[in-house]
Amino acid sequence: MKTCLFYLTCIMLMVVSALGHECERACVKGDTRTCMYEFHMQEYHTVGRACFNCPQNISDCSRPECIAADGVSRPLLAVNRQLPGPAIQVCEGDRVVVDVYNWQLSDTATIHWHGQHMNNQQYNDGVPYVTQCPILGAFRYDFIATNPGTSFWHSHIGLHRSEGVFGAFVVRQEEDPQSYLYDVDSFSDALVLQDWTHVTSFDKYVGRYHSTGDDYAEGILINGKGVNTMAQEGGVEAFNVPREIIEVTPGHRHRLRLINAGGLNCPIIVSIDAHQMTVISTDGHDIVPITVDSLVIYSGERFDVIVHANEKVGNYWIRLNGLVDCEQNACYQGAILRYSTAPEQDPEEPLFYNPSYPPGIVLNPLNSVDGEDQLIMTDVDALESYTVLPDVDKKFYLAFDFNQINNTLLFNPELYPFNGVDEIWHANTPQINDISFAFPASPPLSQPDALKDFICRYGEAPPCVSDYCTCTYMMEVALGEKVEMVIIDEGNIGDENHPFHLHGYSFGVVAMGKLGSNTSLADVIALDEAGGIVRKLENPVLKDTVTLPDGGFTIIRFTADNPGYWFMHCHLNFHSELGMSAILRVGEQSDLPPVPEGFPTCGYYMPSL
Ligand SMILES: *[C@@H]1O[C@H](CO)[C@@H](O)[C@H](O)[C@H]1NC(C)=O
Ligand SMILES: *[C@@H]1O[C@H](CO)[C@@H](O)[C@H](O)[C@H]1NC(C)=O
Ligand SMILES: *[C@@H]1O[C@H](CO)[C@@H](O)[C@H](O)[C@H]1NC(C)=O
Ligand SMILES: [Cu+2]
Repeated sequence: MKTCLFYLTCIMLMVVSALGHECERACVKGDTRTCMYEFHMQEYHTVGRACFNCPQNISDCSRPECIAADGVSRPLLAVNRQLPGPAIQVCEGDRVVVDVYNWQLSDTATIHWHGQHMNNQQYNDGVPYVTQCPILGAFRYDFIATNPGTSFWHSHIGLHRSEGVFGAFVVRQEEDPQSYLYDVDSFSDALVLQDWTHVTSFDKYVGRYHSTGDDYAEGILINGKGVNTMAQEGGVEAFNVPREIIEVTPGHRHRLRLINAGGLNCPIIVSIDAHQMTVISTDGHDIVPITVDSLVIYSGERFDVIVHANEKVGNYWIRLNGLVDCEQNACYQGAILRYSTAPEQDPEEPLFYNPSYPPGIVLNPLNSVDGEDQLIMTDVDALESYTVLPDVDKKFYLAFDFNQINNTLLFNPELYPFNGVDEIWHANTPQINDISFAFPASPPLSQPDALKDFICRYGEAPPCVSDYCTCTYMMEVALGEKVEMVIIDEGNIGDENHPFHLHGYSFGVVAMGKLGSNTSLADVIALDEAGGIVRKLENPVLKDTVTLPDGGFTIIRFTADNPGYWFMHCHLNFHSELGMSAILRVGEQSDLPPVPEGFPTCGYYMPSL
């Protein structure tokens, strides 16, 4: 019955979205397709020529190729002149072919398919200098969508994700074990959330690290839309630009797919007025459903929720409130949950910034592990029951933190060392185990014989210049080994957190804890050895992105059954680009598929004199 309803809905939607991609369809057995896309990457501008009289004429803001964003005019980088870029919505097993054309004036690109594990198709993972060379002209990604659920794609170079190069990537299944819980799974219900700034991320980054600027967000967008919430404070006129509207059918249960594609540290509290959300999946993995009043989504994470449109017909706010670096400018946003028979108007409830959790249960709270009415990732159960074996073959301890050092990318120890400049010029260096990751000159995956000078392995002493240590930091495991990572956020500076992301895998989240406002590896190891850390070995949730609480730890486990060079990093753009990253090498070159013929190469050209 329910399945029938779902298909009917899909058929209806297919008719409605006649202009949608031919691969947007209900998934049926035996119908596997090749889904072709073209991505044109270009420097672009919000509220540009394509917008005609937007925002004076609000319907002009919805014209094709018009990116209104929050009405603030600024440059950005766009794929096909859209923000977010085109959504890819396919069925499990489809072949996805994306031709990426780099039309930028002077920059490169790569596209990473966050959530797809690329087992046996490693050359498509899209990490520059790790799995491929940066794209100069054009590059064809060609892979099978093997991981069902809600994912997204984004450029993995520099600050491109913050600049707008991302989009939804949804893989549906013929039979979804949770389909009995919802009636509608619409192609338009992928909600891509992002923090946003009113200057380019290049300005933000250079201002933060080479001048006295900050790295605070200036707004939140949902599917590229929202209003300028800083306008009142700044005394400027807030332009009337369209908000995102999610239409629901009275009585129906709708599946919404939340994605945080943000670049800054802006964990977002999501809640819907008068409606609870039943969370059924995270990062593409089904969980035992839990009904909550709000949830926090960190950069790189996804949550699929069901909203039951069983309240009074009307308009309700979908509220987004930003934390950490979204607090200084009180970043929030509202989208509208509109019952299909309701009048086309804004909800009547006031909309304002509120960084505290709404009453009731909150899932995935920030830097809190045992609060009342708070559920953390280790309180969540995987839907399919399984057990993590009690012992592991390899164990890594990874300490994430900011360090006050003479990072030579930012300071010159002889001319203006860290301790030789006024505090306003200080910039802390995000590191893992006191090491700043540096990209190799050529991708080890496709050019295994290239220069390996910069590699330093876990456990070996890294090369350092005084207090600054930098290298291509690599952890190595044999194919099939059972791995545990004890990842901590020492939290010595500030009250932040880091969303940790691992490519090529999903991991079981077996423990999460907080020792105080700061901690150290030694403290966590001592606590563990004293039996103070209990691991959840029954049905831990599977994820590919997870928060590290400030002054605390997250412990993950997985079986290293996917050979390759897998990037693992903080998912915050500035942190990752400044070196809060590493590579997990699994297996040997002989475990990998051969390098595709004609695969582009790159590297240093340094002939001897
Ligand atoms: C506003 O723009 C729409 C098309 O985007 C157009 O049809 C309409 O005439 C415009 N209204 C005014 C008052 O110019
Ligand atoms: C940086 O370099 C200066 C000059 O060599 C040195 O005095 C200082 O201790 C170093 N570290 C910091 C954090 O400034
Ligand atoms: C936490 O920070 C305080 C103050 O900076 C310091 O004294 C203490 O040693 C730190 N604790 C740990 C466990 O690092
Ligand atoms: Cu970080």
